[in-house]
Amino acid sequence: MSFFKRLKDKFAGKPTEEEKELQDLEQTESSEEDSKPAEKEEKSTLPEAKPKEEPKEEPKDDFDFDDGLISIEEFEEIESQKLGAKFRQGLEKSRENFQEQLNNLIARYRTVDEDFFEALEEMLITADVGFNTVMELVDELRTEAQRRNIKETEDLKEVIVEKIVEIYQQEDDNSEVMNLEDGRLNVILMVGVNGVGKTTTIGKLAHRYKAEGKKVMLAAGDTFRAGAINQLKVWGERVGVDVISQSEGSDPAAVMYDAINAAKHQGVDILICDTAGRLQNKANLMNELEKMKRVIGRAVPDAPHEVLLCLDATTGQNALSQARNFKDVTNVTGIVLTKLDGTAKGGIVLAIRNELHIPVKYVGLGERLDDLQPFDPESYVYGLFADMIEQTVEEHQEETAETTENDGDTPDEQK
Ligand SMILES: Nc1nc2c(ncn2[C@@H]2O[C@H](COP(=O)(O)OP(=O)(O)OP(=O)(O)O)[C@@H](O)[C@H]2O)c(=O)[nH]1
Ligand SMILES: [Mg+2]
Repeated sequence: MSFFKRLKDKFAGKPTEEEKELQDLEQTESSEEDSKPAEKEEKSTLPEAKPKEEPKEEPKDDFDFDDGLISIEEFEEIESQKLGAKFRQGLEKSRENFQEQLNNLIARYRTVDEDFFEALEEMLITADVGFNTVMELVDELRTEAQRRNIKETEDLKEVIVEKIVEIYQQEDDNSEVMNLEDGRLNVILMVGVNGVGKTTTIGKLAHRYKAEGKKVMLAAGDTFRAGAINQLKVWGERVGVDVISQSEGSDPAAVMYDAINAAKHQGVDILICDTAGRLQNKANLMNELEKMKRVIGRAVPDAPHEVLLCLDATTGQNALSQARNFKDVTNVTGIVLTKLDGTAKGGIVLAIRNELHIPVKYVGLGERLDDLQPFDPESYVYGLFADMIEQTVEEHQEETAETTENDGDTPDEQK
């Protein structure tokens, strides 16, 4: 239970002080009604009318002296709840699919056996999780079920979700973190085939970094068509950052050269470079990207610091083969998985991580500016299973309360 409870507390919020007091009060009242065993009497000797009110008053007074400032812990709590809500909303389609299918499986196969595992494998493969990843995940589940002696599929739910996080994290070094440092010009190159969401992602990233107080600049490296240059300019205006561009058909490497000079001049922290997605073949793509990288690397040591590959989650297995192609031609440092909100097969995240060994750094959860979020496996599984997590925790709490009540009854009945 502890894993689901931790996710629920983290992303849906712990009960507020008032809710907790109400729960305490209800419990005190119900135990008063029932019986008064020796232990409980101590609690109920508290003033009847205002149980536990005193400890409540004090922090409130302290808080007033604070001029309404919140602590770092409170701030982090609010931020993680906002993140939980974003993933919950963005993964709605996938969640409906995952939860419904898993609940159906659990209802159909009540006992943990080979038939259940095979059906689970099939379900996960259909949800784009990827064959090898599914095999690994389900093998681990078999072992874990045996180790913990889990007989009923209902009791395996939490382990399934927990294993999804583990399988994502297993090769991990903190690699979801962007290689951005203060005090230097950071260069991000955005690559990917046409229509996957590169330009939109650049706009969203610029907005995010600007909001963090960074000076951001954009480079219109997709010179393949005038529309692409204009689209980036519109984003620049919308977000309020400069866009360096040349005319349609010019050499993207020359745009990079200009942009880096301008960025250095203006003390820019983060330069994000758009690239063309519609080159005819792999050799052209490789030449163009290599030339851009060479120009960037000559002007800024160790740059580009990130080469982000945009993949469209709705294209499923096709996204995986695009990633393999790009990996062959350039050193991709991270994935931006866009349009996760548009697919019911959100399992693609796991396939990318496990089969390509490239970290997913951001996910696109919708079309609004703040719908691009840093990827993190716990927010992700919360988004995929939120209702199941919350329901299970609540049911468990009810069971615990009932057990406590019944335990309270026993001595009374014995009397
Ligand atoms: N729902 C949803 N739509 C998105 C997301 N990211 C991008 N889009 C949409 O995807 C479409 C294509 O996005 P672009 O940013 O133009 O894609 P691109 O890779 O730059 O395309 P080219 O410049 O043609 O190569 C746009 O309509 C975006 O609004 C997302 O996370 N969710
Ligand atoms: Mg574009």
